[in-house]
Amino acid sequence: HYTFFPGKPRWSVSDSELTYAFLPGNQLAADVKSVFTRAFDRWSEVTTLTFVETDSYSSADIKIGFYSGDHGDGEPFDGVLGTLAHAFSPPSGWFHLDGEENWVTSGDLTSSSSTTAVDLESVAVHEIGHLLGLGHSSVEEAIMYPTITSGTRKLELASDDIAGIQELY
Ligand code: TQI
Ligand code: ZN
Ligand code: ZN
Repeated sequence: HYTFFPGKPRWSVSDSELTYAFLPGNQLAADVKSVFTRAFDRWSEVTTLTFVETDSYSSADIKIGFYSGDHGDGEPFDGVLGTLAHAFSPPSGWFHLDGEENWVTSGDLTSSSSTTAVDLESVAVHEIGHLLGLGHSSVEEAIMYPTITSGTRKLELASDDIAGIQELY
């Protein structure tokens, strides 16, 4: 079953259009950006929320960045595997990814992929759930279930994820 953060924080309804921006200085390939677009779309399909990319990092609601090691928020990244990414509850909007992971964007996680390969879109869908106010779920099929089998993708929202997010938006 889905959970929320303590106090059930959410983005206010007047913010039903949320903007997001990528950390200036992270040079991201077009395919990386399109992974985030697809991940946001999965949540906007089942809510009243829309997500719009902006070039203004300072004014964006959601700030996405790749960082390595200690990056100043008290939750340092740990290199390959371990913590992959973290996102903070609303209305913080911080979405940080471990720049040292072996991120895969193409969708072809195969047996020839490195054993350390991590599917970026699967992680993005999960972290966006946190950004919007969902905690972890006890339902194994849910995107918000707190483990993912390495070398696999998990992209589809489960009915549990949808019920949770629709309680907020
Ligand atoms: N990052 C953890 C996560 O996003 C960070 C975390 C732990 C957390 N407890 C939390 C965030 C409570 C918010 C609230 O769950 S992670 C997975 C999964 C991670 C883990 O790097 O371990 C995914 C990132 F679910 F597979 F375990 C993405 Cl999909
Ligand atoms: Zn961080
Ligand atoms: Zn999580």
